[in-house]
Amino acid sequence: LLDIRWFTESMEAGHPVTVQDRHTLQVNPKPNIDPAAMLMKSYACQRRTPLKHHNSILTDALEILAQNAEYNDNEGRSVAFRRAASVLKALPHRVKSMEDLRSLPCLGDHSQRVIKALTGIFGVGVRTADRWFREGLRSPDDLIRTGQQLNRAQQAGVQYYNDLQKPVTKAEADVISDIVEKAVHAVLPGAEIQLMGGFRRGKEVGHDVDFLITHPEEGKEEGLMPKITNWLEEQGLLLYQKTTRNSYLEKMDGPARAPNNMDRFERCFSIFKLQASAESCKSNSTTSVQDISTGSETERPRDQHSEESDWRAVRVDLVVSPYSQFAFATLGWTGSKLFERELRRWAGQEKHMSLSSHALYDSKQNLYLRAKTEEEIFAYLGLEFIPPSERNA
Ligand code: DCT
Ligand code: MG
Repeated sequence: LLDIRWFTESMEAGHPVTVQDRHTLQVNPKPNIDPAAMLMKSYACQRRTPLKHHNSILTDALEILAQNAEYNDNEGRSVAFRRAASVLKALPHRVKSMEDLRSLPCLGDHSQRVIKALTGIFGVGVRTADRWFREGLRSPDDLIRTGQQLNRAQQAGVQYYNDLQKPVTKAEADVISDIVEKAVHAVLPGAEIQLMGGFRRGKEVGHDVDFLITHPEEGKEEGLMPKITNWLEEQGLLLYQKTTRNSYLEKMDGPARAPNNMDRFERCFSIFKLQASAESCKSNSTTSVQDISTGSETERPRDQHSEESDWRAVRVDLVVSPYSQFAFATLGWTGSKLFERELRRWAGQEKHMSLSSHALYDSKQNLYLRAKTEEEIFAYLGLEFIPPSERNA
């Protein structure tokens, strides 16, 4: 039988599992101690978390509870569940006596499912989804039927809803990588492009594709994003885009300022129009973007996208970073989200440092620590280097 005490105890002091949670998990405490559990490090950034692990049934359930807590605006509880799931992911063996855990309550509440469907729309947050739910709306179609006021992002979210629900495959991400590379090099030769997010961590599917772009000559990256999006738009490859400017200034954002989870790079939230045939053409790397973009635009207007369509919509995030911040941006944009959060917590609590996707500040020495590689940042933080494939916390 499972001894789950280790996992309650290994959760750091700030986020103990509540009596309620213990009860929810219905685990039978037994006095035998699991040696792997004894070795479990408390911060996610101290341990290796592979993508494929031994406890996904348990962690899926815990992550649903985490999501549930998030919908109820209980961030502390949500993070506690995510941390618990993350610990189980890092465990080198399967947890026994799963039967007890399968019958978890509070997973099937109908309203939660509806809100989940509504928050699943690109551009819609929990609060908006909750308001719509209280107004009696139950699906994306209801929004259109009742003539809800939608902003541009929400319109795109509803219009491409079905596509955006479908996971993006690694093969699709690779095709998009080729397109982005082509676009970036067309407008700024010598720029460097790196696939980020889940795909950099070795995931086979994701909800979007994330890219980080820089140029070895600092300053050349300024104003790059509009050029990229213009180029993509001219090729008919963008269904939606919203660019936010870089607002990071080291002097202004220095240690005195409260840390902000959001970074301030020039960033483009976009929806790409990806030809279905592009994937099968993938092996033929000479396929030009021009080829990919022709056809569908004339055959089928954007707003009549159907299931039989020869293209699909894919969420793509583009981020531009100055070269001097590239290592920090790379570390920040690789994820996972929990891993990032834990890195920042480790930095602050254990090292008196402040880590962001822009910089690492040492509060004891009162100076910024510069780094060219992720390895250097781990070293500053006194952490063993963990490769991207093992940051799936
Ligand atoms: N990130 C961040 N700050 C943000 C947004 C994202 O630090 N404001 C980081 C965390 C993970 C990474 O960027 C990419 O974000 P997502 O695409 O949301 O996560 P993912 O791990 O790539 O997940 P998915 O595979 O579903 O896209
Ligand atoms: Mg992603």
